[in-house]
Amino acid sequence: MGLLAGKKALITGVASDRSIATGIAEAFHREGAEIAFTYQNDRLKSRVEEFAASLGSKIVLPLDVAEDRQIDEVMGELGKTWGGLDILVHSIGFAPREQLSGKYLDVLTREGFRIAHDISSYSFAALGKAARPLMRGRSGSMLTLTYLGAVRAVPMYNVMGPAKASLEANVRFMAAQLGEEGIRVNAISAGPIKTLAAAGISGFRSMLALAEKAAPLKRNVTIEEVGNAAAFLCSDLASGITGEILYVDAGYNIVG
Ligand code: 0WD
Repeated sequence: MGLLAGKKALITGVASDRSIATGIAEAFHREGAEIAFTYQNDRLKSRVEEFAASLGSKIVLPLDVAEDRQIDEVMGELGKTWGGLDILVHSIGFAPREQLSGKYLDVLTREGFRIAHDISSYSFAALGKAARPLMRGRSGSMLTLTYLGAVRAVPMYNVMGPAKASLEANVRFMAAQLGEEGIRVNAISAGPIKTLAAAGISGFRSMLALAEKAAPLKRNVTIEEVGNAAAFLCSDLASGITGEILYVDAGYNIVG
């Protein structure tokens, strides 16, 4: 029997076959979870529907996390069809493109800062607030994706650094509050992986090359490896782990 047999999971952030959320969904499916998906906009709808169908999933809902109404509608729909939720995966990050090339203070704007924090950090708390009632009476688990730029001034990561630092603080505050309801909240800090979001960061290729050279394992990580760690963290095997940032980065964060 799989690690996640009998669990109902909502996975956000599938944008392509290279998305980290795609790797997570494949691992969850292999481990026996039933999965619902969301897509950000009509452009992604058919792609996500096709992928969901390949994993035997019928629940595919629109969700732009900038819209509170859509968040409520997603949770309302899951309440109706599933009657509850065991796992929430938040694999969403965004900053306006011009914020991600050039030096931090030279390109930073009030609006760029606001959007990056809203979409990349507040949205996890917003989804957590809305998912909480659905997790009542079940040992729920919430998971988000972060990056080393939260704790180090990684060149070119710019405003996403403060946004990820805020997201990691969210993990701790949410975990502290939700623990008494049996809900665990964690993050995976993934090493650089070539996805659509990553392509927006200028100099991303040199980040990949640097990580490959310096990481103890002498390579980059894959979405399959992040997926496997996510399956573990959201399973009952990780029942004693909450408020944690788990690095899945071939060891890069411990060197240099
Ligand atoms: O190297 C990397 N790829 C790393 C990514 C290293 C460490 C962490 N991460 C994080 C990202 O910051 C993000 O939080 O992992 C998460 C997933 O990122 P990803 O898989 O690298 O990126 P991608 O495949 O592009 O999926 C992110 C998706 C968006 O894709 P696009 O490229 O279309 O912006 O997040 C979604 C969107 O589908 N997204 C939203 N979803 C709902 N509402 C919104 C929104 N407002 N904005 C972006």
